Amino acid sequence: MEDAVEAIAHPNIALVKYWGKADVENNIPATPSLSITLDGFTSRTRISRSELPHGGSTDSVYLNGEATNDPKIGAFLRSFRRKHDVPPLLIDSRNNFPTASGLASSASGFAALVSAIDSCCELNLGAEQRSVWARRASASAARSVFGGFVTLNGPHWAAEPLLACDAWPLNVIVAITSVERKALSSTAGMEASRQHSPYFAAWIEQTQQDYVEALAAVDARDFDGLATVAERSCLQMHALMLATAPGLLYWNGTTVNAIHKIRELKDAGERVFFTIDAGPQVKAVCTPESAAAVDRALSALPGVLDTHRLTLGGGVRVAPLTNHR
Ligand code: 2P0
Repeated sequence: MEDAVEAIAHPNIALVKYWGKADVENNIPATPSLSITLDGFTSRTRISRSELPHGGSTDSVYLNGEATNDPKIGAFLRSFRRKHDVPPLLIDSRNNFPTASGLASSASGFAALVSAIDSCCELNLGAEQRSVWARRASASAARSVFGGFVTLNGPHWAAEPLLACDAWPLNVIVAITSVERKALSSTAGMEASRQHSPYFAAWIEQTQQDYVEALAAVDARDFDGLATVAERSCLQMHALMLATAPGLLYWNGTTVNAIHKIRELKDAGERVFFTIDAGPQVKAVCTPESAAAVDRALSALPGVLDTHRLTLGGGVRVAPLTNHR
């Protein structure tokens, strides 16, 4: 076992969204999804063997510097230990971006956690198996194991890299409109939609079609085609959420104003489209040539607290921590 390792992973944003499970127990999504991994935002997870006082035998987990008993992390560690021999660990994970507010912190967090444990315990799991473990913890995390454009599809439900991050160098402007933690987790929200939205069956059917269309657009580097399918997938996911009883509304007023602003920019000739996840932040995907204008316009919008200009990033990477302790 290594003394200590550090894994660095980036969040990803889905252009064809995942919202709803086919199998809750095994965390199998009801639809395929397609995402881009971002550079710039990172989850950095350090792991070493736990040296608790009094010979304790449990893990110590810190998230952004504070001790946590996060049930998802606990459940993941219990299920992982049923298959692999893992000693009590000291886990210290830090995000350089807001946690649990629609910026996919669980995706980068679990991709980093699985990869760090694999390396620290010298399990030699390979990327596909790490992606399967990450998916069991949080399905979007399967995709953050890889960089660039990434798919997550059955029957194996390990993510697969589709296009490297430098093969189609898009930019993403992230407009932060709130740093509050979201009121309802994605896991609970998507289960509510499955059970209590009349649109769920239509969502599943449409997403299968969107996935095929998005694959073709990425293959052809067809920006307008990808824009059309990505905005449709985003708006249909939010329509599904709104139609859930009781309705799930993750947007604030600034989110809506940013959509209008991005449409204005597009009508004025900028190459840009929007996508929004389970939170109020707006992500504007654009060509590098349009990035400055999009960033300027979103920064100037009342209610936008901050913007980040990101590029597409690589998959998770792990290194031993020298000078640990
Ligand atoms: C996605 N989201 O495809 C979609 C779009 C949010 C909106 O995947 O229950 O944290 O842990 O598998 O992966 C967020 O859901 O849910 C998500 P679980 P997860 O990126």
